[in-house]
Amino acid sequence: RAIGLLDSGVGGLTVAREIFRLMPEENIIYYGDTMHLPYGPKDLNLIREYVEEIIQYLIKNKNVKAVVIACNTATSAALDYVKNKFDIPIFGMIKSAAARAVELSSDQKIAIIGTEGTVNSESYQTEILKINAEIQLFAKACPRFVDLVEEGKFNCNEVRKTARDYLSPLIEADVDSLILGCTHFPYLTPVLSRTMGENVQLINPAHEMALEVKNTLNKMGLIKKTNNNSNQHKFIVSDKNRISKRFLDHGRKFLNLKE
Ligand code: DGN
Repeated sequence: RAIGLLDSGVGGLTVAREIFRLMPEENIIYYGDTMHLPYGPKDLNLIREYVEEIIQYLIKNKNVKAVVIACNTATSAALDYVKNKFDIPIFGMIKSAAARAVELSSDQKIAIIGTEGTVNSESYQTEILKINAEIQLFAKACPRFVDLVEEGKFNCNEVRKTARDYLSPLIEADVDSLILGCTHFPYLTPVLSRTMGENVQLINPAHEMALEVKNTLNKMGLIKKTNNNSNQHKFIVSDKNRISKRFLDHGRKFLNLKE
């Protein structure tokens, strides 16, 4: 049985990549809800409905053994709601990354970037302050990054200028860490890290998420034991016309997929 992943578009592929790295023997079924892209500015109740429907589909039609909500906005909107509704493990993006950020922060000044939905839900802020109420937090919604990534633009003048505009208040605040609180953002890592400067560490929540998935599935005896090199990953999108050719080319390279 495969692990199901879902995102509004292609962002969750950055999470898929971490899962491939850590659990190369596993198969994934990726669901990109391109019909409803972007999730970022939408009402969280509506996103919760989309997420519930996709999880139902992945369980009923694809018999997945676990679901990873590979989208911070969808995690903020729906994880608590769906977690206990299904009898397979459901993972979200935020909690483990928040804990890791607190652990790694040197000056207790952490910045979070994400969609409007994630930033306004304060899901990262709440998790971080639960662990350490002294941490100073700075959050910035960067919705334009999602469009740029979906257009396959990862490192051009437009991306660099957008990054400078969005990130300058965080640089001025002298933060020590930056949480990439949107699964689209790791594609922009080279630009983001150059813009923030070498003293700021970037945290990709997908690393922590993949570790959590591996540990939990291991404990539950749900890990695939053998790797016969015959992985069969599947990629589904809810609207085929809303996925750019340019992205597909980049995405394949990013994931090291042949086709
Ligand atoms: N990739 C999604 C996230 O992590 O929040 C959001 C993308 C979007 O739909 N705007």
